[in-house]
Amino acid sequence: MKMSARSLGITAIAVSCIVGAVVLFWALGGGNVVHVAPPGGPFQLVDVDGNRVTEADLKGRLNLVFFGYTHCPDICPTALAEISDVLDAMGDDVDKIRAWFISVDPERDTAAVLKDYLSSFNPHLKGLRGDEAETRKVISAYRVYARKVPMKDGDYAVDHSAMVYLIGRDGKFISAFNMKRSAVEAAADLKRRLGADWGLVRGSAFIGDSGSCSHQDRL
Ligand SMILES: [Cu+2]
Repeated sequence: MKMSARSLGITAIAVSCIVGAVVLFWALGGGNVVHVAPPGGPFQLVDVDGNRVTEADLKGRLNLVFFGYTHCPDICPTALAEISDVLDAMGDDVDKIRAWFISVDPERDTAAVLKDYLSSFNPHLKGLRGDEAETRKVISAYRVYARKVPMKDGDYAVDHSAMVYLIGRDGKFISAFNMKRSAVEAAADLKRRLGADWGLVRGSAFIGDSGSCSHQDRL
């Protein structure tokens, strides 16, 4: 009995040492993500009218950025409709906001296709595309997951992450923008940020509000 109680004690000390070491490692930043650069960075794309758009064009307004493609059967149309509703709910402040839809499928999303597709959404939602290299660059800068998935009929879908990025008036990443609330609530959040000049306040961590679209069951 005595030995067993002693072994238990030794085990308890050993466990608490391990826990302590892990906590210390964490506290010293060993498991921390603070050193990871936030999403975003330089890019060179074109809008649906052929105007060149770079990261400099994000400055001066709050920006919502979403990556997707026009052949997307579900997630993209839903997300774009929601973003459009938020823009509608901004009222007079809508000019201080810009939303960007960046195509992850430039092969099929020509300027004309993008223009036509976006014509049914709020006009403050701007379509952007690039050639393959430029698209790869912006996808990588924003750490977007996008992968072509061949389909039986020879066509393809694109699996991609579906986060809405909130970019500040200084052109830098703030946080993932929470779309899991009403358009009025989301617009109120943006207005608060505009009012308090929170457009320049950074989020403390990159918390992905991301989902992903699987398009293998494409319409
Ligand atoms: Cu999609």
